Amino acid sequence: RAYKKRLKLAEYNTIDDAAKLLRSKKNIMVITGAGISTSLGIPDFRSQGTGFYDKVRAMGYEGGEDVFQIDEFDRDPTIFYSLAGDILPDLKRFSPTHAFVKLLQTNERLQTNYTQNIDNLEELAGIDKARLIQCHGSFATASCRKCKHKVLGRAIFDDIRKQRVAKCKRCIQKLAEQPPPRPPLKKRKSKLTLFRKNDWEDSSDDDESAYDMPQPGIMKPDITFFGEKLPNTFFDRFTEKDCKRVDLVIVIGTSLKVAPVSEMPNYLPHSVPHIYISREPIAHVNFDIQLLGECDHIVYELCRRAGWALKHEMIPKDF
Ligand code: CNA
Repeated sequence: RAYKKRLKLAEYNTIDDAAKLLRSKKNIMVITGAGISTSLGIPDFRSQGTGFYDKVRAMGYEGGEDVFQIDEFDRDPTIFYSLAGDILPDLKRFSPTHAFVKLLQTNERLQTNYTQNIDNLEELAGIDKARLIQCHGSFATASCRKCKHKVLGRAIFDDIRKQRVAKCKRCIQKLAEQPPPRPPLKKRKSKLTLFRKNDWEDSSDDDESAYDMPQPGIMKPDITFFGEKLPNTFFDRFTEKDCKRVDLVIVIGTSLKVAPVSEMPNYLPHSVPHIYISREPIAHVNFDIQLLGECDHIVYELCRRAGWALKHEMIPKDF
């Protein structure tokens, strides 16, 4: 049976096979990553030279992933705020690959788009919320780390662009309504410390550092950091619904390095054909067809061969 299965899978090799699958399958799962937005000028993470991680390293930080570690953020949010402007979405346009996913939806073939992207451009492209799982959250909203107050993401975009840590307005308001905390009684200085240099410098009466002033919480975009849980909708939809229904999976513009999304293709039944579209081949996941190059060009060509017109302002008229 295993041999038969392999023979069956060997049926799919070429871009024409992929186009045929597009035409014949009705419940397509599309898994997308940062590569589908690079043509809009938003860098991905891991591309050599142009990726966000290389930039972070060039600025002297050890590893790009540290910027998105939740413990690091809580310890020192300035690192995230000084770098996040680079991946903040433009929000006014989406790529031809986003348009391709939308076309699958229009043609009633899209089962679900699982996106790892946080730029929220799927919404702009018109992908139904009911067919979209934002596996790693998005910049669409932001929440206070202290009181959980949620706001629209754009409320903190200005802070991100100006590399300024965004503080929670609700916390600030609450603190303003509270009576100021009473400073603790001054400690008598021991003879030993009487003549330390700092004692002369810090002798002012209203020194705030003498006691802990309550601080407002820090706002964090609702993107999933390393160390945070993925939304429940991700697991529920994948295991309860999609695993049983999907008849084709197309993975686009992702290095598939981040679990659990990286494990999704292997979790699907072998009978479901797997297509991979990206610049570089990958070896750690088995795909029936790998189409390598610029994803915007590849999806255009796939549609052409499937007999569908993919329209987008970035596709030249005479392409
Ligand atoms: P990644 O690890 O940086 O991989 C991107 C992949 O896409 C690489 O294999 C590239 O070769 C490939 N690629 C880049 N540009 C193109 C292109 N034009 N055509 C075809 N292939 C291309 O990014 P992943 O998405 O795999 O990693 C998951 C992270 C990235 C998620 O947690 C995201 O939140 C995060 N991210 C998202 C964005 C965004 O929302 N636009 C930007 C940067 C990072």
